[in-house]
Amino acid sequence: MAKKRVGGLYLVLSEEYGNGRSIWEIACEAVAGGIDILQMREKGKTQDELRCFGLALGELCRSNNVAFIVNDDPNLARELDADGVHLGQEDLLRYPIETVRRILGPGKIIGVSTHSPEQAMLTCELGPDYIAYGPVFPTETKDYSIGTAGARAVLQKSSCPVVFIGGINPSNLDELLAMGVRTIALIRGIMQAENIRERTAWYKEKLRV
Ligand code: TZP
Ligand code: MG
Repeated sequence: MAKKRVGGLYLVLSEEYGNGRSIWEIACEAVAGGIDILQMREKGKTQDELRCFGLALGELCRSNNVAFIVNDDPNLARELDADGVHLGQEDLLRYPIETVRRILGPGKIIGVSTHSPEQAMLTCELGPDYIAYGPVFPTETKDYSIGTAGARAVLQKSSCPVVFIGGINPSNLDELLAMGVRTIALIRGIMQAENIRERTAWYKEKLRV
């Protein structure tokens, strides 16, 4: 199967930020609202729970043409036949990009988190399919943020697609759009919306600018 394009609206699913709502329903609503990419990022689940949830999510994504990305674990991504894997900088020490490509096989997506303009440029040179850059705004999910000052340069100079992440919500999105950002990833900005389907569709419409 051809590699899916990385772009548009990216939801990072983490049950701990779902305010007690069903993570499965959140995923289904986001898909119904037009999400482009879904990442399973569940830090508190056992391997068996991840397998079980991942199988269901993978099927949901496949039947709706949504890219399905697994966090942290290239072997699980392969087992689930996910579209790709997302790695942190620390994961790269254990799993260099070439190793991950070998594990996943051809046509799969590898994304890597970056946290400064310098790290973003250097990481792109390693050959991932995208980098995530952030947290650009303050967020409860991280204890620091890197701001938007370097974001335009990262967007213009990076040699791979950039996904902006961290504290993005309806009130700060325009600042990123004005810089030309068209690919964003969110946790709470979607998962904690009252109406997830509508909020997802709203972001999609904004990104179409
Ligand atoms: N990486 C950088 S910021 C972040 C991750 C996983 C969390 C984003 O969460 P939120 O709720 O969209 O700020
Ligand atoms: Mg990780």
